[in-house]
Amino acid sequence: STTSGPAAGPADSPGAGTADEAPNGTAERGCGGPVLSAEVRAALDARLPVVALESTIIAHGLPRPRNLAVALELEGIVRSLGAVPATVAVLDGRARVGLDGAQVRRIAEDRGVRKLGHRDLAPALAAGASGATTVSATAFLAARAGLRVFATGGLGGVHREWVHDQDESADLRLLAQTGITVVCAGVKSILDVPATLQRLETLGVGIVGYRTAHFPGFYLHSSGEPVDWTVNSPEEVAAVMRAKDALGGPQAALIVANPVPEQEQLNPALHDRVLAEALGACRERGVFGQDVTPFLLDRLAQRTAGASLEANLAAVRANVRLAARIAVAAAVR
Ligand code: PSU
Ligand code: MN
Repeated sequence: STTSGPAAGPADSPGAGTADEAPNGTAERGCGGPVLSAEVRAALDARLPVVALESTIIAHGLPRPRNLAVALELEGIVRSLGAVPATVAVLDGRARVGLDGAQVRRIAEDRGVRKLGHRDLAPALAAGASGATTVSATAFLAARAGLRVFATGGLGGVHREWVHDQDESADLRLLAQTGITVVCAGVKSILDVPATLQRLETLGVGIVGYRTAHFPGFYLHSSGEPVDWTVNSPEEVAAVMRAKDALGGPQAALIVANPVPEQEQLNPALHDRVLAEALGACRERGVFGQDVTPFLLDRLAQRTAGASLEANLAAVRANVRLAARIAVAAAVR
């Protein structure tokens, strides 16, 4: 056979994580994999649908105290659709897939919570630090735990000033190497969307538009860019996932690009005007690295009197709903 071997499975070594409630916490150490909550572990063992949720949007993408309510609301949406939510974060040097209420509260309220991309995980674990995980770190930990579906707002990507600063989110490279399905409203509109789409093509990351022939624009229903493939139901997404598993070969993510409903999008003219101003402020103040994205999101929320925040939330809610339905459809066998 040419298809055997440990890399041929559908997910990245499911069950790599350890269970939460081992005596003396022994199972939590030594393995290196993420710690699964008891609920997530039980769901995976029973092959029930589980949806990974990202925590950077909670800690650094949304204003307090609304962020806590949103984090809990998103978990509730997943549950109401018959799936188990697994918010991902690092707490006191432990990578966790599935948080309890007190842990979600810490991510939302504790100002010492850092922003952790994939490359930050090892230093954070070694230092006993706590941090919220970006798309790159969340996708990695979720796949390690055996999860198949992940929801966020908008992915990171190639920034508009790339020729000057080479700022390209680590989300892209990680998604090129991780076989997870990520539901998002495209990439953040603060980015260079065409350049990001080019990078995703080069990296071999699949994209399907959900009931659209256009790539979404995060705060906006459409970025104006076309997508090559359109799917119209969670079952169709699950069929793409199965076909991808059957193909085997190198693992890359599948992006399900789910536009914010047109009636909930940010006014496009307002978006363009305020974004130009925010990009100028970012440049003037010399904001760089991990601070760029939170700075721009916050600036847009301020300068649109919260309208961008509402559009962001509408997108995230819709993505979490769709991710739960996809997880349910993919769990049917
Ligand atoms: N989606 C949102 N809000 C966010 C993010 C996504 O609606 O704040 C976060 C994700 O964690 C994503 C990160 O990985 O922004 C990208 O940050 P950077 O550009 O620094 O890689
Ligand atoms: Mn960056």
